[in-house]
Amino acid sequence: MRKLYVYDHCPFCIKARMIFGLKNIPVELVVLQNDDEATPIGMIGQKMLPILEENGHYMGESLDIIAHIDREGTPLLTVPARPEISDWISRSSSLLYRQFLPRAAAAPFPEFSTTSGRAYFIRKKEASTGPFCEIFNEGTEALLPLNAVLEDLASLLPEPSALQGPLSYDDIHLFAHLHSFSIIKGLTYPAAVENYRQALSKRSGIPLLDSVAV
Ligand SMILES: N[C@@H](CCC(=O)N[C@@H](CS)C(=O)NCC(=O)O)C(=O)O
Repeated sequence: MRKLYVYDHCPFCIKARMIFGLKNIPVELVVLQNDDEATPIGMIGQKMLPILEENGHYMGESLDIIAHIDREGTPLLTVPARPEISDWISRSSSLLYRQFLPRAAAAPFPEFSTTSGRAYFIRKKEASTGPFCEIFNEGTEALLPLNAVLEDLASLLPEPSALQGPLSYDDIHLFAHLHSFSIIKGLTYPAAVENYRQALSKRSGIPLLDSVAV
C-alpha cells in the first residue's frame, strides 16, 4: 500500500491527506518525529513533509501529490478556484500562524512524542516568532482579529449543498487553514464557517483539533 509521511500539525500534510480521504483511496499514514532529518532527506533530498511513497518512488510537494491522486479514477477537484478565497487565506495567514505555532508546540502530536522532536520544533519556530510564552501572554485580545477574519470568510463560502459534489482546490487550501485554526481555543465561528469546516472534516475523514485546542 502507498505510504504518506506526515506531521499531524502540518497544514500541507492535511492537504495531501484530504485527497485520499475525499476519494476514499486507502493510504498508510506514517508520522515521523519532527527532528528526524535523515528519513525525509534520504527520500527527497530535503527535510520536508508530506512525502508519498509509491512503488519504491518518493514524491514530495503536497500539490503534486494531490494532482497525482486526483488523476486516479474520476477527478474530484474540478470546480474552478476563486481569487477571493486565496486572498482571504493570504490575509489571515500571519495572524493565524502567530497563534497557531505556540499551541501546536504544546499539543499531543505524535511527531513530538520525544522531547527532542518537540524541542526541534520550538527552537526552529521561535527563531521567527520570538518566545512562545510572550504570544500566550497576549491572551484573548490576540484572538479578536482572528474572529474578525472568520466573520469575513462567512460571506465567501459556497452553499453547503455544493460540498457534496465536485470540489475545488480552494476547499483543500481552506480546510487545511481552518484545521490549523481549530487548535486555537475560544474562537467564534460564524454558522456558515462552522458548517463548512464540519462538512469537510466529515467528508475527508480528518478530525478537527478542537478537542486538543488551547
Ligand atoms: N511546498 C511544500 C511545503 C511543505 C512544508 O512546508 N512542510 C513543512 C511542515 S508544515 C516542513 O516539513 N518543514 C520542515 C520542518 O518542519 O522541519 C508542500 O506544499 O508540500
